[in-house]
Formats: sequence, structure tokens, C-alpha cells
Amino acid sequence: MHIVVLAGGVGGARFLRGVTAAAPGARITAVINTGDDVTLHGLRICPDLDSVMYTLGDGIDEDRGWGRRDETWTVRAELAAYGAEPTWFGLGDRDVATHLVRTRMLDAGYPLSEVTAALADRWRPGVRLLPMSDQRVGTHVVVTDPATGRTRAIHFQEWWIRHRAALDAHRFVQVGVDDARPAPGVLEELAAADAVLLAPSNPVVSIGTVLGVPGIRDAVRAAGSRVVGVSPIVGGAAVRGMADRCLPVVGVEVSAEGVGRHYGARSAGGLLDAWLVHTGDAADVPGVDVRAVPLLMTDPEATTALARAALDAARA
Ligand code: FO1
Repeated sequence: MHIVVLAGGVGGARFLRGVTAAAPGARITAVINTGDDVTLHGLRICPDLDSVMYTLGDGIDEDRGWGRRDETWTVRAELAAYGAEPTWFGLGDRDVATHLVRTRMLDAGYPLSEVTAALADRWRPGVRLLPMSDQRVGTHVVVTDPATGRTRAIHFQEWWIRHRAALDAHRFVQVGVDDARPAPGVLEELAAADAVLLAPSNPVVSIGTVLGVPGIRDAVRAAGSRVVGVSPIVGGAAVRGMADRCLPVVGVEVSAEGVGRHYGARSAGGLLDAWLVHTGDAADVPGVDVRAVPLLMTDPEATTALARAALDAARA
């Protein structure tokens, strides 16, 4: 069986761990959002690729869902001692090695997809780890600066980390997306998939950004397999992260039904054949096979059961 999963960071990484457990013999391709990527202190950082790579490679810090287990923060403290901005970004010492290797390979001219494969060679995630694109796409958030009252665009990471998404966002802009192409292998894997899964990642800045790369949305819609989405909203709230801060920006109701309708029914020009919502959540999504199952990935068993439910929906 060949499974393709579109995913972002923390929630997507956890879901992928469930998919590898639920389908041990399957060939799994993860197409990961790179709109969160940022260059800081001269280092190229790919948060969602790293969350997936560390999670599946068993190096992740489970509580944070990003960065390394047993991390230390000496480099960060030393940078702060120099007053080297930004100090709000959590740069871990072990994590720095990943960024150094990645930055050096990118500077040598290797595309991100090859750099990712090289890093994954150490971590052995058990899936084919693909960035959505080899071209740079940077999610920016248009906010009104409370200090000046002026409108300006800030990088997603600054909005997310420095401001905890507390600044009202007027819109999201994926800088560079129009010139981006799907990374090598993405379209081929989608065409060959027996199941295409949309992980319970942020529908706007993670899944939305992946789908925004020219060609990917159409490839998902044209996939010969069923397309199954997993709601990141449970009981009207985001499980993790701040999807509930992002959905209103694009006019989508913060509910499983709202996100399901946002993705749309494949038979009506949208993406979904099936939509998994949390037990007890109602969701009327016309044209879509809506299934209520436990969505909370509280432990490996629950996560595997969720992935199994998604694969069952793909096989229906
Ligand atoms: N998230 C935070 O809330 N605070 C941080 O200081 C932080 C640092 C960081 C460093 C490397 C990395 O790969 C991820 C990091 N994240 C941090 C998480 C990151 O902002 C989010 O996981 C994604 O961008 C959203 O999916």
C-alpha cells in the first residue's frame, strides 16, 4: 500500500507516527509544509520538516513537539549575551547542528529535497520525507503594529513565537509561492497513492500552504485514491497550536464542520472524500463521508487507532 500524507509540524508529526504504526509495511510519503521556514542567525531553519524528522526518528522533545529531547541552550544564551537578535527564538544546541548541516548544503547548491534526504539518512524516519517545494516560500502575517498603528508584514515565526499569535492578523501571505513548484517526487507520489491523507495540521498555514504550491491541489484532486482529512479542531477548539487564531483570518468557522467545508467535497471541486471528526462533534459536510472517531492523540495506541481509522476511510 502506498500512502501520501500532507502535513505541517507538531500535530502532523504525531499523526505520521500513527500512520507508520498502523501500516508497518506500507510505503509512506510525507509532503511537509516549508512556509514556516526561516533564516535566523545565518542558519536556515525548517521547523515542520524537523518536527517530523525528529518525531519519527525518535529524537523529538515530546512535550514541546519541536526541537530535540535532552536539549541545552548554551548557544542561545551566548547569542543573547551579545545582544544578537532575535532572542525570542528558541535555538537549541543539538538543533543548531541540524541547521548548520542544512545551511552548508543549501549554500553548496543542494536543493532542499536533497538536503532533507541527507538529514533523514541519520534519523531514519521510516517515511519518504519531502518538502512541499525546493523553492523558498515564506508565510508572513499582515498585522497592525500596536506601537505605531501601522500595518506591516511580519514572518510567521515572529507572529507565532514572539507574539504568541496575539496580534490580530489581517491576512496571511505566502511570499514566493507563485514561483514555487512541487518538489521532485511530490506529484509522482500523489499520482501513485492508494491513500492521500490530510494530517490534523493547521488548515491555513500548514495544509493550506502545501496546497497553495501550484500543482499540488490539482494533484490531490486528481489522485486515483480516496482523500481523507483529519480535523485539527475538536469541540470547537484547536487541539494544539493556534489553528483557532488562523481560521477566522480566512473566514472559516472554528469547527470540524467549518474546516471540512473549507477543504470541500472532492465531488464538488474540493478535496475530500472523507472527513474524520472527533467523537461527539457534529459536522455536516455535503458530499463527504464524515466519520466520528476519537481524534485526541493522547498516547501511541490512540494515535495508531486514529491513523487506522483514516486508512479505513481511504479504503472504503
Ligand atoms: N516554537 C515556540 O513556540 N517557541 C520557540 O522558541 C520555538 C523554536 C523553534 C526552533 C526550531 C524549530 O524547528 C521549531 C521551533 N518552534 C518554536 C516551533 C515552531 O515555531 C512551530 O513548530 C512551527 O513553526 C509551527 O508548526
